[in-house]
Amino acid sequence: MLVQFGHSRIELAQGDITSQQVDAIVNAANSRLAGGGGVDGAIHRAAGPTLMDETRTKYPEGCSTGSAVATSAGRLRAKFVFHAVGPIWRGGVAGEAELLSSAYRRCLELAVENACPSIAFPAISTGVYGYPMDLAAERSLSAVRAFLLEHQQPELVRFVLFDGGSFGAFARALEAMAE
Ligand code: AR6
Repeated sequence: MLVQFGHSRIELAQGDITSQQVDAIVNAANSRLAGGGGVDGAIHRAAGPTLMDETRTKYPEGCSTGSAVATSAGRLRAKFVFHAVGPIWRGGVAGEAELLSSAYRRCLELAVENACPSIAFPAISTGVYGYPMDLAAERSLSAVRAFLLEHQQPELVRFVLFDGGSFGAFARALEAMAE
């Protein structure tokens, strides 16, 4: 599924983010940048140990929730990995929505700063961090759409959803947005 917003487009795909051929792949990291399961584990395994070495050296303090930092991408078919830290879901009363938007925005800023025309996102915070999928889909897509309409770049933002349930949630939210 593909929707054009100004000069840019949002695409939805189902699969494994580590096999994407884009300029930047976004990792759903934790604030210590310590590695973990889910997308984080898959990205570190596919990229190889240089990814953790570089992350530790460049960002010993980690990264705050709602923000993101950039490294190179090791063996992945991308130039960069942007390590984004989404919020842990606490019932929706702890500023989760704004923190989720700002994690996406920071990654898109990093894409522009690093001259990346294409970027792939997982559904940040919807795994271990427990953000409800439908709410995350709506929030994530509207944060990206707002950025694209304002900045007209990057050219391509692809959400790579791991299973049918998350793909369906994002497809419904994107369809509603395109109407
Ligand atoms: N490709 C695309 N999506 C994936 C993949 C993959 N290879 N693997 C899982 N997903 P999560 P979070 C989906 O838990 O909720 C880690 O331990 C998954 O189905 O990876 O932001 C970190 O170190 C879900 O929809 O990230 C942190 O401690 C989505 O990606 C913590 O988890 C995000 O799930 C971050 O939790």
